[in-house]
Amino acid sequence: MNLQVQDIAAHCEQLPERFIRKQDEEYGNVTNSNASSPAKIPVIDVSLLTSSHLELDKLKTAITTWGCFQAINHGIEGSFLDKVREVSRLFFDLSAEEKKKYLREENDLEGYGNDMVLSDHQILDWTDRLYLTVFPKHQRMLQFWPKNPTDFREVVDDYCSKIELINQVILKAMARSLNLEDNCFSDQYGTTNSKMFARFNYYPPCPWPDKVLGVKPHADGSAVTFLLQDKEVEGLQVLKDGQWFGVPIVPDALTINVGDQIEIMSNGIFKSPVHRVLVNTKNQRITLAVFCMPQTEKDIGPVEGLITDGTPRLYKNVTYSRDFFFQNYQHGKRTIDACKI
Ligand SMILES: O=C(O)CCC(=O)C(=O)O
Repeated sequence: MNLQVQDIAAHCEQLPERFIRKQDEEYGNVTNSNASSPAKIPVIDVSLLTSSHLELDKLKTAITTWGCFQAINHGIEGSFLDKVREVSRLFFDLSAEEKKKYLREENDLEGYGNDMVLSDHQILDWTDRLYLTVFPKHQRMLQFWPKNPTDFREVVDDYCSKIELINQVILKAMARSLNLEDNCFSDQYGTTNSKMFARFNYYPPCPWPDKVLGVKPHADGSAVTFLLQDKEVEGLQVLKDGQWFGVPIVPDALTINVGDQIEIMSNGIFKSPVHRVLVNTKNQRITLAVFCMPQTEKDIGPVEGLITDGTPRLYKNVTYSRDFFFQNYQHGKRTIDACKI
C-alpha cells in the first residue's frame, strides 16, 4: 500500500514523481483556469421545482449547458450540513494509525486510502478518500465505517437518506423539464431503491499546487452526484466550452451534477460535465461527494420518448457497473465514450 497523501504532505520535501501531471495528457495543463471570469454556475431553488415552470426551465438550461448547478432550499438545514462536515473532519483528523484500521484492500475501492493504482503510467491524485457503499443497506461493509467519531455512522446514514429524498425530486423535475413522465428516469432504477456511494475527499495543503491535481479531470459514473463542498476552501472546477470555471462556495448549497447515466438516459440532452480539483499551498479542503445511481443489475439506456427520426438514439443500452467505470476513469478516459453508438 502506498503512503497516504496526508503522510506525504507532512513528511516529504520533494514531490514524488507519480503525482506530477504531464502537460501533454488530455486537459493536462493544471494552470489553465479561467479564474478571472466570474463563474456563472446556475443557482436552482429546489423548493420551487414542483410548482414553478420558470424554475424547471432554469434547471433544464443549467443541465443542458453546464451539467451542474448549485441547489438552494433543498430541505437540509445548514446546521446539519455543518455536522456532516464536522464528522468528516474528525475522521481525517484521527491519527494515521487509527485511520489505517479502515484501509481499503489493494484492489478494492471500499474503505480509506488514496488512488487505486491500475497501471505504472497512472498519475496519482493529491487526495486521500474514504469510500463507502451506503445503499442498499445490506451492501454496507461496516468494517470500513469509522467508529470514531462515535456519531459518524448515524450522521452519514441520516444525511444520505435526506439526499435520497432530494434525488427523487431532482429526477422527477429533470423528466418534467423535458415534458416526459415524472418517473421515466427513476423507472430505469428497477424495483429496488437507488444505489448510493459516499466519497469523503481530503486534500492536504500542497507546496506544489501547479504540478498536481486534487482530482484528475473526469466525469461521474453516477446518475446524479451531490457534492457538499468545504465551507471555506474552494478548489472544484468545471469544464465548459473548453475553459475551466471555478465553482464558488454558496452558503448551505449542495453542488449537484449530472452523471454519465443521466446523460445516457436523456440521450445526450443533459450533460455529464468534466470536472477537476485544484489544491493550494495553505489550506486543507474536505468535501463529500454522494453518487446516486440505479442498481447495476439493470441495463440503462435512452428514454424511448426522446428518440425520434430527428433525434436518433446516441447511446447503447449498457450495464453501467462500478468496475466498468473505474477501468476507464483511472486511465483518464471517459467511460461514456464506450457507450456511444
Ligand atoms: O472535491 C471536490 O470538489 C470534487 C470531488 C469529485 O469530483 C469526486 O469525488 O468525484
